[in-house]
Amino acid sequence: MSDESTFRSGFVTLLGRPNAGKSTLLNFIIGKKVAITSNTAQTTRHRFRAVLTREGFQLVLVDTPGLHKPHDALGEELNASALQALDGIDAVAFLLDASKPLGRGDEWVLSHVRACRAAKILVVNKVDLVDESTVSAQREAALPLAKWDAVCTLSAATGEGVEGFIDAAAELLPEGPLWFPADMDTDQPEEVVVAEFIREKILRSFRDEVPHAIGVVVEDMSYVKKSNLMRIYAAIYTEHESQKGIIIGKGGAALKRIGTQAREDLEMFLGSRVYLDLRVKVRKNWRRDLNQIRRFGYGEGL
Ligand SMILES: Nc1nc2c(ncn2[C@@H]2O[C@H](COP(=O)(O)OP(=O)(O)OP(=O)(O)O)[C@@H](O)[C@H]2O)c(=O)[nH]1
Ligand SMILES: [Mg+2]
Repeated sequence: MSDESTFRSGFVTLLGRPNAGKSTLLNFIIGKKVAITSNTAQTTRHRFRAVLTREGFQLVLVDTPGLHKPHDALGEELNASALQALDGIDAVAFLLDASKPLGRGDEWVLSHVRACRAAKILVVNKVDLVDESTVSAQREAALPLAKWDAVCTLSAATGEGVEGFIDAAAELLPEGPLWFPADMDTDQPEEVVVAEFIREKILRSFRDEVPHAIGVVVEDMSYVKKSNLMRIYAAIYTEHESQKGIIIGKGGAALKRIGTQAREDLEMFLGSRVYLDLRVKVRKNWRRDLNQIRRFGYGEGL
């Protein structure tokens, strides 16, 4: 068989510290927002797949929660979920933030990268934030820390260098079939994407502990074909009454703003009009309760 007729396909896991830009890169590659992003650490709570199908290859990207030092059962679940995403893959892409010195957190992630049998790609991200010499210093610092099969420098925000990453990842894929339909973009259930989009608006609206203490669940979703309307009923869980008050805001203003922002994203994602009903509830210290974490579906995936 000639090279041209060989179809390549496989799985590439994005791994890195929180905030390295894994989900931003995944969205850019898929060309559609399927993953939530924010500058709050531990934004991603679900491991999931996103699919890029082009002539000659199908690249299945696996987004993972950022690896970090866990402070509670939730953190442990998220780390375990990210590490499970190294099983049976074809390549792991280690994302490094060019704008932050390579630190202990990165070295810990790198120890898992080294232990992984898959091909390895070094991705120095956020090159738009720093000058060229900082990018090459970061690259040089990471080069000896694993046996890299490919090295890419890029900006997941502007897209600079992203095609180079796609080419490098596609080259490392084995010959294989279409694992997923060519028009599929993500394997996340719709309810999960909806809940995550709502959580993203909260992450982006509040500081300190509030974003971390939030869990979002879609309780009901139904489509009214006649008016092309999706009716969504979702619950936002906080750990304490005081956090509930913050989320609702004065006269309900904060909750209303979250709803408006989430609706815009949801209408784009679902391709329909959206009616969104948000309720805020308290579930005391849920981040320490494994059963509750699992009820939210956090950490699970694939
Ligand atoms: N300027 C710039 N910002 C970026 C780039 N990539 C990501 N960001 C920003 O960095 C922050 C973190 O990005 P995410 O994609 O959420 O990071 P993540 O690695 O998925 O984080 P976790 O899900 O918490 O592990 C967001 O505010 C992004 O907009 C980049 O290339 N340049
Ligand atoms: Mg993420």
